[in-house]
Amino acid sequence: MTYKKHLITAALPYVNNIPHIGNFVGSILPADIYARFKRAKYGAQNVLFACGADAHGSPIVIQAKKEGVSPAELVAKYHALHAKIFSEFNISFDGGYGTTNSDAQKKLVHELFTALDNNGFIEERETVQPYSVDDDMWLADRPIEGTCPKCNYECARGDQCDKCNELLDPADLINPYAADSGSRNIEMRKTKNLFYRHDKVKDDVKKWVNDTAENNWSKYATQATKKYLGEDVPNPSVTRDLPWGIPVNKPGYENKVFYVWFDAPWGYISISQSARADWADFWHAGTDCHYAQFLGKDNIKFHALFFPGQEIAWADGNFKKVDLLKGLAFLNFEGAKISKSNNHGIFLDDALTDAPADAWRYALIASAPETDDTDFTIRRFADIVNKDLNGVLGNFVSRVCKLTEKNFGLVVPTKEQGTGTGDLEKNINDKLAELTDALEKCEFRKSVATLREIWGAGNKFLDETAPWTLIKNGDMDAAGAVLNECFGLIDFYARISAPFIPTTTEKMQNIFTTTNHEHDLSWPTEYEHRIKDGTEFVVPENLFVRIDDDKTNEMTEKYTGKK
Ligand code: B3M
Ligand code: ZN
Repeated sequence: MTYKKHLITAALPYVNNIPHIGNFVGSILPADIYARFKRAKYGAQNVLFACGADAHGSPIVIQAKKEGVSPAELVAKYHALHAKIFSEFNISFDGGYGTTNSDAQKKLVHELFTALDNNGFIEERETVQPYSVDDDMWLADRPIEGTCPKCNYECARGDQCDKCNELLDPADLINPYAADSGSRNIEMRKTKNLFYRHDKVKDDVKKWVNDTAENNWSKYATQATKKYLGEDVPNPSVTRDLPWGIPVNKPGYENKVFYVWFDAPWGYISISQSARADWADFWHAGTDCHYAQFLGKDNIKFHALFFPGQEIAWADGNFKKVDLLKGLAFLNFEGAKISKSNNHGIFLDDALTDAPADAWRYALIASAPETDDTDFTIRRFADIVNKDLNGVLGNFVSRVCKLTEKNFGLVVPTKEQGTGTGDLEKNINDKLAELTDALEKCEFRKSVATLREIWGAGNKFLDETAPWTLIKNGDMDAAGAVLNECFGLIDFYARISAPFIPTTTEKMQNIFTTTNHEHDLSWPTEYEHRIKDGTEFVVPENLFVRIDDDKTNEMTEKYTGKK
């Protein structure tokens, strides 16, 4: 089934820290590759890629306290930092890097709440909530930690256990303590909170998941969701005793805010509203639009159950539900979990001092944790850069340009009529179909492997036709025809590599200096040789720099902390 419009969202990172390579490859990077592919295939105006800061919730409150600033100041600081980092990695958000800290978001969440309340999906309950007597504060979700009732991990947070990923309620924790002060002087005090009646849409959600997920979502996301569907999911509370967030638009709740998970997913919509005047063409149910979501495995429950459940509950909102949910597992580094406090792992503000964005983009997506947690190492990074990028793609471009310059000057030689290319074209077309299919299905590792094979076909063609031997034997016409074909390949490679390595692609296109050369990067349906005879070119600098053993060791040491 083909669609006219394509909506893409990546999980909104909390703006309380510097993202690391695991965060990056877990949602934003694959979403960007997918968005670039879709723009090339369906036209940029038909694609909306929305993402931005998750500006609310206890993670922000906790970090602001640590840095001695207000939550608003913290959000402003990290939002700017994230925006800068993602732009350095060439992430192509439509309308820039958005935020949930906006009037549009507040308005939308208030409308959502009113609609759900009117439709009978909100329930007020008196509950007991942990209160830290020494700190004189309520401990909503993250500010409280304790032992997980499910797996006995001793440092589970009040909202979720990091070990078994179970969603928790602060009252579930065994031996709770205040995360910040460590105080165990905790009283359970009575307070009122509002709850979202997920039980009322549970069956609708189940039916929708069964109809949608099976053949469309990634296997990983489908499995995780089915597991949740089989469990008794309690109705989540949607209000919190926190000093920062979207105020609750109901009398009696003046001192509370909406729970961040009642707020953040709706950020996809409010960020789209701010990004594009035509946002409704993407977001309204019934439009000819395909919606793909990218997120880490710890976020699947909110995206697969509660967000669509609320969309169903707010029937008049008429919002589109996700068609393809790409849930990714975690990326570890050198055998351990990435951790700022352990100084272990690669953080995005630092990575570009060691290698350019395209090298990271390509090596990370080639290592995407699509089916399970995956270990990334500097050795692996160096191998991928040296073998694939430098050895296969970079080498091909360099060989073609240098050999041509030496023997024909800086113009693309003429292709003799009737010169055959053997199986080259058919091979490439077969692989192109595979690459396109893998990208449509968001099978990223497969797409990278196929792309590399297509690059490799160029080197194989060059080796088999051996234009240097033809030149030696004085057969300049035949040699010129081979090199002419290779220039066609360089241009074609730029087109199909653009979603993965956009800066390098530009360098490849800039090899051709004749102004009438077509620079358009539309996605090809078949191999197309667009370079005309006599096109002028320049020999580019090496596209990639090899990472030698010394550099590999230096980087390994730099990024590996105490485990
Ligand atoms: N901010 C989770 C996180 O950054 C959360 C995702 C929201 S997606 C709507 O880990
Ligand atoms: Zn647990």
